[in-house]
Amino acid sequence: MRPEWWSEFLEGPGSFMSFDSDWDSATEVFFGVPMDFTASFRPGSRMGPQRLREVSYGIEEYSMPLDRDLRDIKVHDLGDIIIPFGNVPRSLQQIEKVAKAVVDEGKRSWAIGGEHLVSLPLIKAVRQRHDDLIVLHFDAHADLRYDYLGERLSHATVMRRVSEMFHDGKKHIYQFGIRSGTKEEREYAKEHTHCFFGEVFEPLKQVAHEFKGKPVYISIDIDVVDPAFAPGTGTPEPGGITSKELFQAIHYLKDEEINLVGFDLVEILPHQDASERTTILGAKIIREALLAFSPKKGA
Ligand SMILES: [Mn+2]
Repeated sequence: MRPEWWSEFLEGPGSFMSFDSDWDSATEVFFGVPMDFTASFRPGSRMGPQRLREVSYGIEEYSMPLDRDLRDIKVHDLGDIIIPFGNVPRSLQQIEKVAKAVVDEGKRSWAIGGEHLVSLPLIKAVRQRHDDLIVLHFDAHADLRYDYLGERLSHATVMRRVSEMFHDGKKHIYQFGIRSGTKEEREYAKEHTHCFFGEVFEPLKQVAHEFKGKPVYISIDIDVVDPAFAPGTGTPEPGGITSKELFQAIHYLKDEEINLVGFDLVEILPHQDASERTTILGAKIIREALLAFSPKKGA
């Protein structure tokens, strides 16, 4: 515990946006997942969580469009999960254990990658409690390959593995902004997901009524945003949405009062982000989502 006068004179480094709620009272739990070793093109997203914490000091705790303040919600920053580098199955086990411990306490997990494969154990942990889980996947890439170079566990296969968690014949995954993949992925998407090519906000408005009242998990790959706005990522894909459109989508989901049960943001690559615009965008996405979907203190 820090002395009482600490926050008057000091701040971080340490936690994202100086989150200071303790574990017991927090309803929201933030943690980093520094794993990037199945990245198919540029690695380095393991450095994402720490850099996001550092740049988070530069953005406001108050959101003008939402008229809400981070000081009004209870968030605890757990730190980063220890990843046994190079061992994919064991890394995923570690991530699932942490995510499960968070949701078993009735708290919500806010995970920062890392590569996109980390979403698999994160979603699995939430799925154990919600049969009717809806996954909203924002990404440039479909991530629906059966395998990548023979590996079934890859950041290029993550939504395929997530779709295989469900056996009720229903489509649980909604994909937005998708503009890259194989013909096979397109065929698979037709049968197994709601896949919207290139666009985010317009299709989201069309389908939002379908997941009203249901538990919703949001997974955002930063590369859904155009490389002009988010160049610091492992597999940049031109032709994406603006950063503003992504915020519009988050604000729209707030207005729809979705029941968010988990969130992740992945694939930010600080060392390819010379201007830091990608990392700053990432920090702001987390702030807006936290403020949009979290209960106020005392509520
Ligand atoms: Mn992607």
